[in-house]
Amino acid sequence: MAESVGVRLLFPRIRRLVPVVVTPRGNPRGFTLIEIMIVIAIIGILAAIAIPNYLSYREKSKCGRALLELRSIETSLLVWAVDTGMWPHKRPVGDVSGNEVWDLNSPSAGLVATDGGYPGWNGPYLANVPRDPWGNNYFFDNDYNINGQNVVAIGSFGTNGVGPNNYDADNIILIVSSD
Ligand SMILES: [Ca+2]
Ligand SMILES: [Ca+2]
Ligand SMILES: [Ca+2]
Repeated sequence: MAESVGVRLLFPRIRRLVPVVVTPRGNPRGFTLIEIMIVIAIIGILAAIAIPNYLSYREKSKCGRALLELRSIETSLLVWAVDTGMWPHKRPVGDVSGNEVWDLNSPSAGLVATDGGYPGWNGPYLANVPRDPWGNNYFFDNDYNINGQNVVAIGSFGTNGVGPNNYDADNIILIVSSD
């Protein structure tokens, strides 16, 4: 009991804040400092395990969503390439000299609307190109660099949102092939 009085004197405010357990004999007994510290330590350990898992789960599910959306964009792109013989940079399929397209919703990109520059256009091929899960545009890049090799790709700048023409590891890329 001496220890309990001591705790009460040293930490009167804590003593008031912690719940009071009434023992079967009817004596109110607060948690000791050690008990509180153990509980806080357990909560800390659980949080340290759960929070990174939750964050990585959230990022993984965002990456999955981006890939699904890119596949749907690719499907429309391939139908459109058959109709027009072109990619969104107004160059014939197979010609890799055109510029990147950073906004696939724009009429000049030809996917949801046309500016008249695509003979054979029979769209729209998509009602709307969504933003990626991080709020940025999906893009078309005719010379996306993967390990020193250029490929025709559509993609998202990924978690860090850094672009354009920044070929970093978190980008989510779908290589588009006309084969
Ligand atoms: Ca380029
Ligand atoms: Ca490029
Ligand atoms: Ca990135």
